[in-house]
Amino acid sequence: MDNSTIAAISTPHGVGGIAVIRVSGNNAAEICDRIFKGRERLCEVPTHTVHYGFIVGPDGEKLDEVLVTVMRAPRTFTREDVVEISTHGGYVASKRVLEALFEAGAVPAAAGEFTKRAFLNGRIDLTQAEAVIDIINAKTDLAQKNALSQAEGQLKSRIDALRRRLVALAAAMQVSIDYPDEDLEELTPQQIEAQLMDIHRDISRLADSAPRGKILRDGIKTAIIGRPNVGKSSLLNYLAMEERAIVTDIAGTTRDVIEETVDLNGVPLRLLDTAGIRETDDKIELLGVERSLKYIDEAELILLVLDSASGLCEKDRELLAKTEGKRRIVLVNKTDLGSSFTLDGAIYISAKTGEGMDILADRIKQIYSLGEIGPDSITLTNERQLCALLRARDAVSRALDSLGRGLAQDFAALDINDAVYALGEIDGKTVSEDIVTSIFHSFCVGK
Ligand SMILES: Nc1nc2c(ncn2[C@@H]2O[C@H](COP(=O)(O)OP(=O)(O)OP(=O)(O)O)[C@@H](O)[C@H]2O)c(=O)[nH]1
Ligand SMILES: [Mg+2]
Repeated sequence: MDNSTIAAISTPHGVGGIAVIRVSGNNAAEICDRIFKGRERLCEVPTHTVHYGFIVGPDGEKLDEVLVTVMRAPRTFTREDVVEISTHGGYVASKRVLEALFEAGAVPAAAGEFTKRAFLNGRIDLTQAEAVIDIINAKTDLAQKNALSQAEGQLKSRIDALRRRLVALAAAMQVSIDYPDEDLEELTPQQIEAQLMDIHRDISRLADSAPRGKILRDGIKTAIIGRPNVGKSSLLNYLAMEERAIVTDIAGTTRDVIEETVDLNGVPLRLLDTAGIRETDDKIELLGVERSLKYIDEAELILLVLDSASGLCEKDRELLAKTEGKRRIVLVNKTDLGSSFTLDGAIYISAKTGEGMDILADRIKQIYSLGEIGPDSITLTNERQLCALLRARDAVSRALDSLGRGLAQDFAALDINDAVYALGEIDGKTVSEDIVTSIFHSFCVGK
């Protein structure tokens, strides 16, 4: 274990009311005492208390007026002694105090090192550490709520429970392998099989939540497609609640793809407003149209916009056919101007009045099963967790397979061990040093 005492600015760089510098390690209080002038010595104050004073440089010069919070192990984020110094905001004050800390013996914290120490010291598991990044990066309420419940250990306890069941099963099998003649409690092959099938099903359920987790984290990549002037940019602006894209009554206004992340009743969408699709000789517009067509293929969801006032034309029919079979919602816009046609399954909206937007949100929630996200639903939120979970499920399948073929239970027991190992990669019980390092690298310094 690393004995160094680390320090970093934990608040964003830039101008603000205060900045917080976090110091963690065995010597946190001693190091801070070397540069802190207050009524008491930080080494001697009770834990979890706040102290007023000044940070002074080597020549006695006052660097900043501060509040210092002293928190002694183990009731801290890292489970080490932690001191947090609140300095004045802005770049200069916090940077000078940080430099003074380095001169007094602290070393710069690497990206994610505070959280990494919390993990290495057993305060949080890997799923919780990853949830910390997700909380920081959350773009919508729903994503933040989900990350928070993961940070509180919902996923951790689910993985724990699966592991306990597998270990208990392996132990019961071991009894019959090692002491076949003894009268110990034993499971019949049928019982083992039934339990494994239960576990397999529960792992699958958890794995099925992964696409939802990805949506919460990244948003649904949604292309707004349609011929010119139907109101694509108006729709983007309405949902973004700002004049993000230029809107005019001239067909062919949008030439390039405009991207904006919006929160539609809790559904995170990465909206792409595209150029209206039509035949054109304009070189720039043509490039835009090519991009629109490309996004029909690339997007995860297509909002095909039609114009209720101008009626259905040949180009609309072409686009309806082109997007058939893709994840698509047809929107008939400008219903405030009256409606000239009806179309099965289409949602009638107005980008001007906001009519129909709730229905649109509900439809998307339905398509992506987002309605089910409640306070206690658990969602995997990253690829790493999913890969390990699928490896665990494969191992359980192999165990089931060898039991089914009547092979000796030793084989199934080995597969169950593999499954336990794979689960351990999710929460970090059996994870390699490399993986840990790469996970914490994606953090920012100070976290
Ligand atoms: N009344 C009414 N007018 C709308 C509505 N949506 C858009 N418009 C008008 O329709 C015209 C075209 O809107 P845009 O949002 O620029 O259409 P677009 O599909 O982005 O057009 P291009 O960028 O040229 O492809 C503008 O004059 C808008 O004010 C609506 O729901 N109701
Ligand atoms: Mg436009």
